[in-house]
Amino acid sequence: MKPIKQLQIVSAAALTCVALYSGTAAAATLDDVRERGAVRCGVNTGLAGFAKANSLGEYSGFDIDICRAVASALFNDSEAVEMLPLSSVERFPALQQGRIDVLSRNTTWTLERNTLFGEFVGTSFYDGQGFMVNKQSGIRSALELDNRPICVGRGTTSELNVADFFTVSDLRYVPIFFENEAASLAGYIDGDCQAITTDRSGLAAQRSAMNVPNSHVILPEVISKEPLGPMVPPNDSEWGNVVRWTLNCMINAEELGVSSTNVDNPNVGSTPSIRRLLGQEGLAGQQLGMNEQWCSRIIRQVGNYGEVYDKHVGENTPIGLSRGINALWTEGGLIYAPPVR
Ligand SMILES: N[C@@H](CCC(=O)N[C@@H](CS)C(=O)NCC(=O)O)C(=O)O
Repeated sequence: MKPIKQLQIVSAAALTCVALYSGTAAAATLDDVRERGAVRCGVNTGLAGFAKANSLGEYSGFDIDICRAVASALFNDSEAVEMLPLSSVERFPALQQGRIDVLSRNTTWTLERNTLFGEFVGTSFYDGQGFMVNKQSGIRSALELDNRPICVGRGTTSELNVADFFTVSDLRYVPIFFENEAASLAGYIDGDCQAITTDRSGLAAQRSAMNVPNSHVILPEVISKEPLGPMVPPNDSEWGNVVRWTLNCMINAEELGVSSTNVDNPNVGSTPSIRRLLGQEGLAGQQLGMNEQWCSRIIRQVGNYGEVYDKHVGENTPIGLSRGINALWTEGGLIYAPPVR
């Protein structure tokens, strides 16, 4: 009797393991999202140009549009999104706990995050870390920050890079740590520190929201690589592909000259690449588990990469960022998407 009982226990445990294992392997975010009828996006709590809510609580910005683009591709409705504002510390637990389907929140692609928390589907914005100071301080280079208090937000790559910078530059490092970047900014405004450090796009966004933006200077040094991009939960390549090709659609559309203003022009599909992008040829939609119009919907409702960039953070916005290294590869930048074919 005894051995049989043991065997039964072992088999039950083995079955549970198989069930658990297959549960992980077959994570079906796409099915869940379809059933819910909305994409749940983890976004910044408030960063001008990238993710900012209006008085009605409606979010807009560069990172928000990437999330809306996923909803357009799937539901032909850029409004089919649920935004969950997350601080830098909260973002990865939210992804791990399955509370969001996409993290679209100025998040740097690093090895540690990739191995511990989820997949990065691409780079949507190439950034680097910098410093901002008050113009009146007279500081014009990061090398003048020796022994001066610096405001740093916890839970960010900024926290690690800035320490490296002071070590390598042989400067005395006086960090003032804050639980998140919002608190760090408040500290800088209150004069707790002589400089604030984060991604340079973040500094430009923070400066744009100051009472007198012109009285703050972003110093010229770029002290790190910050490839920012959307993240998805691990072990779900089907869902990863939906988000990855959403971004690639926007980039390819800009490269091919397809925009929200001409996507419905009957003459736009003048080359095979454009016809494949817009679902007039090939099976890209079917291969992704989506409607063949997936990419035309994105471009019609949200726009191509360049349109989204210019609208939210470009030179004619208060953030005022030139394309720089975020220009297309055909224009000397780093923005490059694999082909739809
Ligand atoms: N790209 C960096 C920094 C991201 C980050 O959190 N930046 C700041 C400002 S650019 C921010 O979003 N702060 C808001 C908060 O901490 O809630 C990272 O992934 O760690």
